[in-house]
Amino acid sequence: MEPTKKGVHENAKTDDLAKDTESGQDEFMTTNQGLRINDDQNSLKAGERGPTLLEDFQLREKIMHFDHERIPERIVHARGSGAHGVFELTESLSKYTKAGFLQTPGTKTPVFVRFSTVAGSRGSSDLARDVRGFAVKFYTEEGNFDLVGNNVPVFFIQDAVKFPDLIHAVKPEPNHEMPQAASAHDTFWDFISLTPESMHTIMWAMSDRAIPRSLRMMEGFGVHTFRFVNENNESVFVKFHWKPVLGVHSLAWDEAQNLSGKDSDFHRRDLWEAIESGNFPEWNFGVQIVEEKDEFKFDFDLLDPTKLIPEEIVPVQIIGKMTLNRNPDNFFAETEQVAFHPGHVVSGIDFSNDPLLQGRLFSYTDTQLSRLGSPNFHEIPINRPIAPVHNNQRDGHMRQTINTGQSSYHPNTTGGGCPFQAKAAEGGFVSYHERIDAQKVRARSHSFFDHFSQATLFFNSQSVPEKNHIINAFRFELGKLETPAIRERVVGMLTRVDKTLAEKVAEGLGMPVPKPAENLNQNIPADGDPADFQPFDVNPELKISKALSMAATVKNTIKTRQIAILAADGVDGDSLNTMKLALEAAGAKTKIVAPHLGFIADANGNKIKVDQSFLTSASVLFDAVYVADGTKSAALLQGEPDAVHFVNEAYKHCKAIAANGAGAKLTELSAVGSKLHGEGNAGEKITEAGVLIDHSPDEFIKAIAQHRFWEREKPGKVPA
Ligand code: HDD
Repeated sequence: MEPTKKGVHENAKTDDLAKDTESGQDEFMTTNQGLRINDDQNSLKAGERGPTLLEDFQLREKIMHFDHERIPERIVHARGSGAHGVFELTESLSKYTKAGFLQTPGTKTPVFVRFSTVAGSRGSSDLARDVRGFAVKFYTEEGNFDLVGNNVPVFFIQDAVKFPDLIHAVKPEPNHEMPQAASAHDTFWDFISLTPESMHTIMWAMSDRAIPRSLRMMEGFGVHTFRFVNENNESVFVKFHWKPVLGVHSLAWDEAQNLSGKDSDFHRRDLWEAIESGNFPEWNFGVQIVEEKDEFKFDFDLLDPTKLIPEEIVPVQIIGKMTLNRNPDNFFAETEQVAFHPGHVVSGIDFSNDPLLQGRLFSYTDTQLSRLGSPNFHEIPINRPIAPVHNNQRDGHMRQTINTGQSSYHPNTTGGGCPFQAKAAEGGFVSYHERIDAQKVRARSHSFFDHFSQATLFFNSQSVPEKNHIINAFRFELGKLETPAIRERVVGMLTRVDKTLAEKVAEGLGMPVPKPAENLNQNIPADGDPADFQPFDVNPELKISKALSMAATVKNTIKTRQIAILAADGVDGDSLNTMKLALEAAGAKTKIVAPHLGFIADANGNKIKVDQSFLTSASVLFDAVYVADGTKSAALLQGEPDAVHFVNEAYKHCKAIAANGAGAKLTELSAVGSKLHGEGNAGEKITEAGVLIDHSPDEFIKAIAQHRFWEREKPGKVPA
């Protein structure tokens, strides 16, 4: 397969992209013109203590380049982390689509994925309560297909024209630029309180989905309804899903806030380290297919991006797996410069008339012009398709391709008519021939006006702890508002989702439950009659969808989980090593946390290397804690307030805690101990959920796999 220029990929079958890398290894340092540099330490001066000379082209080139190193960050999704990988098809979709990469099981397609938060700046914390972006670029042999989705299956608004308003509202307030990467402020909730269509996505954003444990443990969704088109030009509707093999897991809100201080790169680091250590993150790829004839059979509109199709109604068929197996070589060149666009599709994949999707189709090419600065952004290595590119587009800032020949237009004879158009049978993209017979109107379909039923479905589908977390998230967010009227409007709106939810939120805010505003929806045209725009509720058949709760997710593995082993001088080496080896054999990562760095000595005087001191560590960086046996070690740890805090905090965040022998003493000083002593009779085996004193490693492993013991939290209190 041509072309063969450096940096353009020769073999589209490769599961790894060719790269324009440059390491400088074993090479002389040069200027950008290739001149070898003799002195990179000093500028050229008139005398050692004299003024620097204008003639110093070397200095000017270096400083000029430095001065322009930053590019505008993404207007949304500025904070992100990326990785390379491969998508392998396991089930053919040829019945539904002619997309080449979805035909033959076993076909491997290289991918680049970028995960992101939405609201924060490029340097903001990974741990913000926020929807996460989940954007996948498939480098297929027929061109790039970008699935630019999120980790929640619905969106805040129904029409792209409202996107700038939504984003202006959630971004830091324009007068003082606060708060960073947080929705807990007046402008966001002011907008939401006047925009009832946001209520379903708000429920997801206030749930633990918005504080994932790891980017590797999030679901991904294409959100919109797309179309598949097959060889016979028959079309079906499709929704795309990513399901993480490690299950869907989240942090506690208090933990996320602490992590922002302890390690604001927590998610980025977790992804990077997992890939570096060969623990490649994996997702199953699934589709929900709806025949065209069934378009109107649901109690919501398929074109409405604030609605999902419950999996109980249309099951997700798993058709492939994505594995992320290589970290980028250079963050800027790859993760920062990657340009996604929902309009990057291949033949066989097409759009529905979802008005949010339609607006996105304009926005993404447009934004690259201000962000990457040139219509040639597709020539940046990370954006280049592996399919060859031939057309009559020419020139522009930073053009890389050297087009040869006389012609740059079509039709032509000077170039022998080349490049020529492809028939549909040759892979030429033909938009689906959807019949449209309508008036040109600025309007929203009445079928979009059920704003609460799925918000209610989501809330009802949550486990009790998940519901409590949502209640507390609302209390937190609304508790931060300065304008009481906004708070009242939001709580009023919540009464339409669930009465108990509204009551509990109001209780936490110390206010009576208000009535919902008369004209709830303020997103109406100037000439519109407010009465015509008010939301209605349907009474959906489905009252609970298990797939919406994380409680029923994968809980059979501790692979890649981080376990802290607390120890000090005099620790029982056997107790420590038995647990450490068992945890590592089960795929977990262990770190020995001690009062100081360097080494500690076990009871037999053997040296044990310390990974982290209490000063540099924190329980929030771990999934579980083990306190090893050893009388002296336990006594030293008991005298270390940071060690006691470590166990306390792990307990507060409902993590699995194990201790053996004297190690149990540490737990006695903490909340764990007081709780344990309050219950049970002397001599009775302790039964506090997830706290294992003198249990086997196997039992600890099973407990860690449960992720969290939410039943330990007090309703309405920590850790949410
Ligand atoms: Fe968007 C970036 C996801 C609605 C306009 N969006 C962006 C990214 C993701 C999403 C994951 C980051 C891509 C990357 O990592 O580079 N956006 C979504 C989803 C939406 C959505 C799932 C609704 C279902 N977006 C949306 C609308 C508009 C935009 C309605 C505008 C009308 N989005 C943009 C953008 C960004 C972007 C301004 C910023 C940087 C970029 O595109 O490349 O054009």
